Amino acid sequence: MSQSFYVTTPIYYVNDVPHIGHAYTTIAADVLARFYRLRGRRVFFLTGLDEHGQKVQQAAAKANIDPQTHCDRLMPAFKNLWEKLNISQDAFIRTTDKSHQAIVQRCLQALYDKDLIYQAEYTGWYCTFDERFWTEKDVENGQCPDCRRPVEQVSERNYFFRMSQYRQALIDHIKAHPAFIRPESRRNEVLGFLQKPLEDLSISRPKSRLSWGVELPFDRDCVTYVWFDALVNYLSALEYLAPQPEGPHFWPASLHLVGKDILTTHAVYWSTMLMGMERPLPESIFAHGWWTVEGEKMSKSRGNVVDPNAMVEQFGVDAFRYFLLREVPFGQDGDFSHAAFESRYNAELANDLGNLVSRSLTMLGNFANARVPAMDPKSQTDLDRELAQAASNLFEALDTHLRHLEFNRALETIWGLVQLANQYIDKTAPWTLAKDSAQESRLQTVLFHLAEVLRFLTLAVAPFMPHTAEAMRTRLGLTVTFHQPLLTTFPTWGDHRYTGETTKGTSLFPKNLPKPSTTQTTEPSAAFTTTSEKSVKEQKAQSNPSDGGATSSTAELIGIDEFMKVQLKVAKILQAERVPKSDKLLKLQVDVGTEHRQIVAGIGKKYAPEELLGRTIVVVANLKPAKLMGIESQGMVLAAGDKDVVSLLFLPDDALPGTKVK
Ligand code: ME8
Repeated sequence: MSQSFYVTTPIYYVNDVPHIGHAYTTIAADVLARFYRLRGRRVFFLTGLDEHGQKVQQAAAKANIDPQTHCDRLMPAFKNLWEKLNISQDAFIRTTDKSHQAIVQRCLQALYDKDLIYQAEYTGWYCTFDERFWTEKDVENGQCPDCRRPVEQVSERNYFFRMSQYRQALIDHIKAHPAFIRPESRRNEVLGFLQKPLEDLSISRPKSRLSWGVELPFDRDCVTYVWFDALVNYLSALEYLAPQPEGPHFWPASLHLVGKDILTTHAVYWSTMLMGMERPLPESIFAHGWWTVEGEKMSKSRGNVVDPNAMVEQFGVDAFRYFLLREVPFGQDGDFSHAAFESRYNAELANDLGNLVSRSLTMLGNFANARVPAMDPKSQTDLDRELAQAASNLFEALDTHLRHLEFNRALETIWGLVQLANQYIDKTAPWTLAKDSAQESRLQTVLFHLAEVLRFLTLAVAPFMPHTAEAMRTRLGLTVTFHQPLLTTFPTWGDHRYTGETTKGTSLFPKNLPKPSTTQTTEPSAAFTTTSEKSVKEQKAQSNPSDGGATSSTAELIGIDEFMKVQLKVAKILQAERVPKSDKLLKLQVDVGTEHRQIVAGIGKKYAPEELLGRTIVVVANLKPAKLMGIESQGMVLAAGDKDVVSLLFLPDDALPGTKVK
């Protein structure tokens, strides 16, 4: 493992304020940066803004201001959000920085001098939104194959980078370096893309069409294509934003984190540019998946863009960081739903971790005078050893998961220990031990083990939830700080001497939060709740019960009486159709024996309407009707699946509609 760790996020366009998608990549990079700093590696973590190009020029024109003023005005929305999210970037680059522009020009000149850039007439189909040309065969019905907006035929003299000549070298590199493009499905996608001939890359725009960019050093009438300018940021930052003189030695980057939308530009454009510049390629490019919101594509026009600022204000920064990385395996697409957020908040943060910390510190206060007692090896039991063993295995597992960017599995592993620790308290029952003076030594040993497991958990959650870790650290009276490389070697159970006083403090994750109001409409920072949002939530819980709040906590168990209130019935699907403007919802007409019902269900990604006709399923027949996208739903269907529907619950065709399911 290399001693240095250079991690980057995409540099985000300043055409709008940041949303959860931008927060996601940046939080993921932050977790890695924090983890590897704790592991003693020399970390450089870069993020920043992509300030040139057509999108930014258009956004400025719309606001009736010049592009630089526009960028300067929007920049704080990103910087302030990163501060709020506890992002620990080492540098924040802006592509309008003079030093960056000079380095872009130097790279261009070097390629031009080597005849790797040439001028030619080009005619093609241009998509203004994506700022790229498409060939005749790419364009479908006059539309951009990527964003489906209309394309226009544009003819101009441009400069081209001889990208095509690197095709085979790039294929060879990808094949020889399995970790170069991750996850594997994306690697295969890029290899598939490279099966087709690779064209040269147009890297200039005439100023007559676009003036907002870095001027070509060899032609003052042109500016650089925004991607050529933007990608160079990963190198330029090392020259003027990283500590010197070691800055440039951070290259090659350990990891470029990107969303799947910009995989090709990174895996193909950037890699071939680097080959042209005779620089080593980054060690890894990881393309993560895409967030939708309550089953819908996130967009301003739909009014469903989730504002990270509002989420943080409502739930706290660490709950937000936790949810994004816990909910979806990194690399896969995910859906942001308020129901899922609240469910995890209540079960995993408030109940599991919050309770553990609060119970343990209360008992240390009550039974040990707010000091962590020494343990007496003679009073140790298998329960203690089981806890110690699980904690001792934790960091090895974390290290492996984070190497593979399995944030969700890393958190799952940590929460395994949280749950074990809660069970440990239930089984050892320190409050009972405290009533019997003969058990004093056993009680102190149990309390010591509790302090130790909290110490391990404090270190483990630190990269994910810095604020929580800091609160746990001070409450436990630990004198170390997270600026120290605390995980250079993994902690050993029992080797810590506690010197400080423990304090209980307030609840880390208070319950009874105010109702959600975290989706932004047209004003990015404005929070709102709509009735339709509420019904979306209800419906979401209906269409997939496991999303609706199933938790592992005993506090959430229900009695048989409550369960018996739910009327499950056999139903036959008579009609099925898609709900317009939704790729997830299907409107079903079902026969429930005594009547026909309409049910709107979030199963449209799994099933085409036609394959459901005539099928026999199970429905909840006594749910209050709810509206979803304005359509009334009179019940819910039963389906399996943690988040995405895996399968509806089908019954044999001869099961009679209306029959009870018990
Ligand atoms: O593409 N789900 O900038 P950009 C997950 N400037 N991630 C999302 C997301 C979503 N719904 N929406 C955005 C650019 N992202 C260029 C990059 S890099 C040299 C130049 C995240 O503002 C994700 O990381 O459009 C995605 O790749 C990035 O924001 C796109 O940001």
